[in-house]
Amino acid sequence: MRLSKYFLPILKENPSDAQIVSHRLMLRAGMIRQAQSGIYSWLPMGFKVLRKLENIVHEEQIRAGHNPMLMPTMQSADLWRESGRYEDYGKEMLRVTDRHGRDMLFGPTNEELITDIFRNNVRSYKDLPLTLYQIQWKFRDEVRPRFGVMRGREFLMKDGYNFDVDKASAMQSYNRHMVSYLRTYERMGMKAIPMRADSGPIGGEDTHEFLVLAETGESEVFYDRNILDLHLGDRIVDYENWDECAAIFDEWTKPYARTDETHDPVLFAQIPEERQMKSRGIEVGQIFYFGTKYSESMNAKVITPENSEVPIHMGSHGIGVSRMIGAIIEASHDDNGIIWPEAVTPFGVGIVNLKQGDEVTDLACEALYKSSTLLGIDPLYDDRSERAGAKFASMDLIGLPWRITVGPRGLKNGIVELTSRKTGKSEELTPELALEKLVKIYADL
Ligand code: P5A
Repeated sequence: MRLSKYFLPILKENPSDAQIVSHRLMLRAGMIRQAQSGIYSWLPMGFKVLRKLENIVHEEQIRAGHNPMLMPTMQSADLWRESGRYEDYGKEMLRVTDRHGRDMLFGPTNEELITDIFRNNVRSYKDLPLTLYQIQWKFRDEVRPRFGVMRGREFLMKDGYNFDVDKASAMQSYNRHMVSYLRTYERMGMKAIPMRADSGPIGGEDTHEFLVLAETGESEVFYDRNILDLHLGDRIVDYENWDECAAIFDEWTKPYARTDETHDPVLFAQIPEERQMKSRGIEVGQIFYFGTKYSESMNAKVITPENSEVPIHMGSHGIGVSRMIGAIIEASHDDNGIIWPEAVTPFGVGIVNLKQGDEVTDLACEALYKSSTLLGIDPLYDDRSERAGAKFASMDLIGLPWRITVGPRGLKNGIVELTSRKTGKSEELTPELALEKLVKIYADL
């Protein structure tokens, strides 16, 4: 993409209405614009990052054996009356009436709708276990929408639902989700810690939240320092293997890690003092096992091998996809702007032309732009006639992990400069070597 043709409305000044750094940077870097309180338009660069996160989520869900699908945002109130949540959900639910006087709502979550789909289409234990998921917009009329996409009213969520014949199988689904979520966050370049939590309006007793540590997080968290040393890394997981998933689950849930809702000061005090950590965190996901809560009230049953009818065991599992972008920026930025992890960066490299209009420099930039595009590095070429300082400031603000700077002086010796956004370190290389290096970096992800 050429910057001269890209819609990237960068703001020079800090927007006064943004209280936290991720909100400020998303506005300044032209990623989002507020449409109404807690409701945002995703401009091209924000949308590009959102799509990247969605792709990672899809890849990891499909790897875990889950089925992608899409449900509508508008739901019928009658289904929610069946589960009893139409009244319980309160003012957070946006309710509307259609022209025929039917009560509808903008889905804040989809347990009822998916249970309805299940009960109308599945009869036998032979079709289980089954996990269906979607990535879809949700609406929650939050009392205090704030911090930009972090606590929005309209937000993008991955929501998945497992259907199992009994509790043991449902716990395997729970563990499998835990593992697939750990992988998903790691692939996004993030450390998200699973913490025992409270289930709120979704229900059930087994629930874990995934938290990214950040001073601006809304939850207070307590954890054993040892949990920070855990990594899944390149480990290949066999999701069909119950023992393997359970072992990973145990490994990650053994160290103490709880949110303020479930914090137990006595248990916490048993951890050696130097490992007792207290901080704040952003909740980027949550998994639930709630057994037969919805299947009983909505009559979703299957026939067992013994020929009896039993209500199915269910859980639901969510990732805050749009919130995740705020969390990534909170965890990865400096005074000059965003620092994207390579896995989710909107563009792989920024090409800065130091002397637009100089024939040799323009030609070299064009060549770099073409070859990096062909190599799949997805460059953003700053071909505007701005001063070098302004171009560097824009690149730092939007936070691409790599920058290639091309100027007449370097070109005399056949070199360009490759700079890391994270370390600020630069190397002088031939254009070919710079590209080779980037190809390797992105291939290794
Ligand atoms: C699990 C999937 C559920 O709704 N039902 C379907 C279950 N869980 S949850 O914890 O309530 O939400 C899942 C994740 O969505 C994000 N989230 C939000 N993101 C932005 N703005 C909001 N107002 C908001 N509310 C929830 C969180 O990341 C949460 O973990």
